[in-house]
Amino acid sequence: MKLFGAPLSPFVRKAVIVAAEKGIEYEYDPRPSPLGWTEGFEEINPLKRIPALLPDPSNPDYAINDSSAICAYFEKLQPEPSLYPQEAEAHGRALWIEEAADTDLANRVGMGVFRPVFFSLAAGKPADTETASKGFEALAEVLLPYLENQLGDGDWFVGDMFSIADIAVMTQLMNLDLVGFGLPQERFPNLRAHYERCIARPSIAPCIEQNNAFIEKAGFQIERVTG
Ligand SMILES: N[C@@H](CCC(=O)N[C@@H](CS)C(=O)NCC(=O)O)C(=O)O
Repeated sequence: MKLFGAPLSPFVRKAVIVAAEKGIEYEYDPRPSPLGWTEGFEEINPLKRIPALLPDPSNPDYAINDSSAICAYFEKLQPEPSLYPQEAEAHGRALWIEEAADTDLANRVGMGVFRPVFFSLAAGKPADTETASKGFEALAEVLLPYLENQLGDGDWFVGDMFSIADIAVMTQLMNLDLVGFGLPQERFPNLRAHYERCIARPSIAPCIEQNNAFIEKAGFQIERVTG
């Protein structure tokens, strides 16, 4: 089995964390990225998005693409520990939070905050902190308060179980943190505590180390703006 996609992609990270939680092993090709696709990548994923997964690397026609599809596949492949609630309503809630994280949260974090900083630095320009700050405020007005309330004072988004909902949200929030926009404790205490609870997990800590090492190696100076 081979997983494709740059480690700073929150969607790749989602698949990596689910695999780590379940002890699933795979080969990893970190090269395909929106900053540069590897030759022939579109034969694996015609949508040209990461992550992509080949259950059998010798058969590039038979891919499973999209983080949600890959994570659901991993759940069937290795059911324990389960990352999807069994009970119907809880299952639906977990999928809803995953969907909100993968769509609106991803778009606002990625386009609004991460790219103005990271893609500017990658292009050899100064970080566009002004655009990123506006992006962060837009996020902090509606979506982060919604997630803060949904979490309430619980440890996890759905019941008392660490699930795909927690992974989907935290993998996006990690890209805020990486470009200097941590969650302000006074505005989002529940989400901040949730984020810290997540990153302390053995399945997640290595991702953070790898991502920080990547940024350090690139020599990017990232200013801490919030949190
Ligand atoms: N719904 C997809 C979204 C994947 C996605 O958008 N990945 C980004 C990287 S973070 C990408 O490949 N973007 C392609 C581009 O910007 O050209 C998933 O869950 O895997």
